[in-house]
Amino acid sequence: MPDAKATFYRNFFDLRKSDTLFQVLLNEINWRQDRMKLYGKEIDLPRKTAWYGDRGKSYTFSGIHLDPEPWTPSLLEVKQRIEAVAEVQFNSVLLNLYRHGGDGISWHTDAEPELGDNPVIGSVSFGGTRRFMFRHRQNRDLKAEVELTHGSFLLMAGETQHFWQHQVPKTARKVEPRINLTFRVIVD
Ligand SMILES: O=C(O)CCC(=O)C(=O)O
Repeated sequence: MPDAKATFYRNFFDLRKSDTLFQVLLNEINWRQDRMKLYGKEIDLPRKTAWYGDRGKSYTFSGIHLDPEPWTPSLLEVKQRIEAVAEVQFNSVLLNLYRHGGDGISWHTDAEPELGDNPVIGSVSFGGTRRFMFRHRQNRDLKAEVELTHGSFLLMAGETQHFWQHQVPKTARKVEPRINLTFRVIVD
């Protein structure tokens, strides 16, 4: 992918660890159902979300303001594992729970001002496999995609968020529930 720095690690967490982390996160995370405005109408986001992190690291996306919940032991375990590879210290994580194929996230970049100039995003997935698609913002013919599998880790850095949008499309196929964690660095 030109203008991007993205690395994919398929079995970053082994199967047993991934199964455990999926169950623990499903049960212990304080999942919320946020709402967004679409064509002037308020609707549920097509997924559940949660925001955890260091004290004071708040985040706003799609007009939704989130104050962080304190780190849990399992979140800290995942964070420490990926930090060894990413070579940054993450201070927050946005979690998404896709309950079925009707849940997804549409085209966007992770480019909120609180993420700084060249955000490093550490994306970890547990549960059902979903398609993660990229499209170039200037040249719409440039596309890429990767299957985010159980226990995988996708690291995005450099100018990726300037040049590439991403999405997890809804699907009519039967898919297992999936949890995605995007670790972030909120700058002051
Ligand atoms: O679920 C995913 O893999 C992507 C999540 C995402 O794009 C986001 O939270 O900004």
